[in-house]
Amino acid sequence: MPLPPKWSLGYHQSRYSYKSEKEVRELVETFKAKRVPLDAIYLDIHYMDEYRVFTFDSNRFPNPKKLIEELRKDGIRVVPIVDPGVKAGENYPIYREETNESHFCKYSKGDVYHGDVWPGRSAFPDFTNEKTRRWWGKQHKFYTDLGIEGVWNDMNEPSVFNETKTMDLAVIHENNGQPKTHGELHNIYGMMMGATTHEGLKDELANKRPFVLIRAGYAGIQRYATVWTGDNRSFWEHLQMALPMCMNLELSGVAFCGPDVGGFANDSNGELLTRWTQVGLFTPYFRNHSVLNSIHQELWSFGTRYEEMIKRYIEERYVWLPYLYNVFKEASRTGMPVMRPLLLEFPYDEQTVNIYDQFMVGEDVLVAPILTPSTNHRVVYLPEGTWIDYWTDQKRVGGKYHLVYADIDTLPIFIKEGAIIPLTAPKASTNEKDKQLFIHLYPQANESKSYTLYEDDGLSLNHETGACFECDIHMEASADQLTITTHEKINGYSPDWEERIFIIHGAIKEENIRLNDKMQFVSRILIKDNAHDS
Ligand code: NBV
Repeated sequence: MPLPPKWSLGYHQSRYSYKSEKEVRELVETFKAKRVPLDAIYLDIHYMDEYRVFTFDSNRFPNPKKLIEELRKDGIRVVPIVDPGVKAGENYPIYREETNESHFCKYSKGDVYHGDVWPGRSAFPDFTNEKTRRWWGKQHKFYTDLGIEGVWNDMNEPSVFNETKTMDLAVIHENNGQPKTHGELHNIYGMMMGATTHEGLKDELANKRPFVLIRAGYAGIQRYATVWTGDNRSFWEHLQMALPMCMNLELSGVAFCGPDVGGFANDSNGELLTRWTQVGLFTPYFRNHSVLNSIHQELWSFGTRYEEMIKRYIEERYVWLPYLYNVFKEASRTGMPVMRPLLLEFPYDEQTVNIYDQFMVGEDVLVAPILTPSTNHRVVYLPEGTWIDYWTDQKRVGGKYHLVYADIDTLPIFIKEGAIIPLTAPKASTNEKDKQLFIHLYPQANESKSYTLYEDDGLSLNHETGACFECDIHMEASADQLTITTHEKINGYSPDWEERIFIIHGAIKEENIRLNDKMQFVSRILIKDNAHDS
């Protein structure tokens, strides 16, 4: 997958639907007043004029450009939904037959296939055709001219309101001169829509990275879009299922995926949303979304006690972004998952084969969330090695099961001894610069570790031609000495950090630390020695 824009890794808020400019502005004001970080707001189907894609309803959204520009100044982006169904009717330019008929899916006799979706009777673009992909892609100028950089593709299986729930299998796709039936090409239809949206946005956005969120795909979809797991429900069982669903997607190449946090259908509640947001901190994609007529699911919906805890975990997402971005960089270069089943990191440990309620983020962080109500303990399997509790620095011996206490405000996170973990301070959105970078070192006696810290502008495609910052960090520990070596490489991009603080977790005296920092990368060293073993 391409490296995504950094803003797409922030916290996103959605709802079916925020129906008017007024509602969107109130939502943003509440986020700002409560100082909750936010990077994107989604516009579900009600923003459109009678569900016509590439339009805004002028009563409910009188000035989308101004709205989008103003939100952007607050670091918040707007992501509108775009479905494949094009409302039939001659007064709608996207549909108008004399010009666009050639782009829609047809029966063998040449008549356009129509199916019912949100706008009523609709035609469907034939994304198997290069010329149609170019045509549909170009339509995205409508959004990019308004300042939009991301689009949400839904219903792209394609989903149709009929008995079979999809397009007539007898429909013929032109497929660039090699016609095939929908029966044959159904499984790639959704992915080709994603490819079209991605390419269309990329062309219009000049040098900016596009973002596409998608529901239907096929092997390879990660090249074009981020996949969310569709219409789950606000059930504990669906929170539990989200972990194996995402890990399976990850193993299938889709490194940027995530569930609707809080659950889409049915009513959520404070405890479920808290536990789900804790998981969301580490799912590659992090969006709270809920269905029409369900109880509102924004973090303040269930009282201040839950609100405060949920806010802390949204803030924590921003704390972890430097580490996460580095894991995303690895995923974009090699295809390695961001959210990994334990078996991927510990393939020779038989205990890990069946674990689906814990996961790794990159190679050094193990997460074991609480996934059941009224629960404040759980069993956690820690593979071989020593593991350090992220919150308390308590050390635990691996190769066995532990009973871990985790009250409602705690997500159990364990760091593998020997790790180097770059973190930052919480902020309002990814738009804000990181002033401080905290590089946490967890030295392991008589072992060494190398880590390459990667950073780029997070927005442009300049990194594709090498514009980035890299710093090799090497730590070597003996029983009572620690040697740290840094080696910086600035290739056309230098990061904003004013301070780079090394935090050493462990019982080591300052005079026993040797720093070999030729470029003065490190501004300060702190020792955090409150470790107790168990
Ligand atoms: O566009 C409405 C919904 C959307 O909110 C949801 O995320 C999609 O998965 N969409 C499905 C259409 C049908 C919802 C019942």
